[in-house]
Amino acid sequence: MPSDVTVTSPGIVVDLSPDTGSPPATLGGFTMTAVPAPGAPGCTGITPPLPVDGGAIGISPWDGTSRCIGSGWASWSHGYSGDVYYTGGATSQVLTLPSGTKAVYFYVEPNPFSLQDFEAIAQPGGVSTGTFQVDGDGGARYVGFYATGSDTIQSITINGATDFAVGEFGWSGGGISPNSGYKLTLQSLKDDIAQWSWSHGCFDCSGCSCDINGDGEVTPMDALCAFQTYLGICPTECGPCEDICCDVTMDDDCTPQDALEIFKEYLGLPSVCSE
Ligand SMILES: [Ca+2]
Ligand SMILES: [Ca+2]
Repeated sequence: MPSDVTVTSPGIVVDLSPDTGSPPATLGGFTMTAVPAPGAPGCTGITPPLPVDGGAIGISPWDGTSRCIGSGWASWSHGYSGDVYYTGGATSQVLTLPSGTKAVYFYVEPNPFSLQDFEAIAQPGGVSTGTFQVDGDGGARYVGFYATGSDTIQSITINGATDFAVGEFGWSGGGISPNSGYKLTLQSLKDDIAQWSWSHGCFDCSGCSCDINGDGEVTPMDALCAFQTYLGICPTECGPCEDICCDVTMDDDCTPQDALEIFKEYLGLPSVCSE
């Protein structure tokens, strides 16, 4: 077995010490935020890329199917019942991290109900966990990396002896508080909507604006507020739930799909927001 905490250079540190236990609130001194949303119920249906403050965590490959524990994936550990992302048969998966990533953790579990070997390698620098074993029978295991000094983590490659799933992410961008604002804006979108009229977050009430909080930019905050409205986390970061116009897909329901469409718009992907 490897030692629980391995200090490596340049400036990225491995921490496997929580093992199959619940994720600690901090990693390497960084306060971690659960992804996709703090305080979310077990199964959100949110799919990659997973929104974080200032960007998103990409997961590739995954099988494109929303899976949660007990619904598409049999077991995990320490009572977690949320979303997981299956490789779809592949034995390697790459996590792409947004710029400024200071710390990230996730859990991994093999598809077979047996002990399997894994290794996770962070870039830059090829910082490896070394080989560790994970039990597919309820033994999903914590894998954490954090950066020191001015270094950041760009990506993590997970190699398994078999196919596997990852899930239960936590992320930190360092000293940026979750609600301090976002660096990226969609200039083209702002131009597109510059001539539109406003009415309590709706554009002429023919569907809801993806700019949920009406600050003129579509950011992960807007997606979060749509998601919080769906979850009944009231008031949302953007105000009282009853004031949130959330149904951007215009299907008369506020669901994770609405939050996802907003997030896709933020990422510059095709979405109902830009139709
Ligand atoms: Ca906004
Ligand atoms: Ca909807």
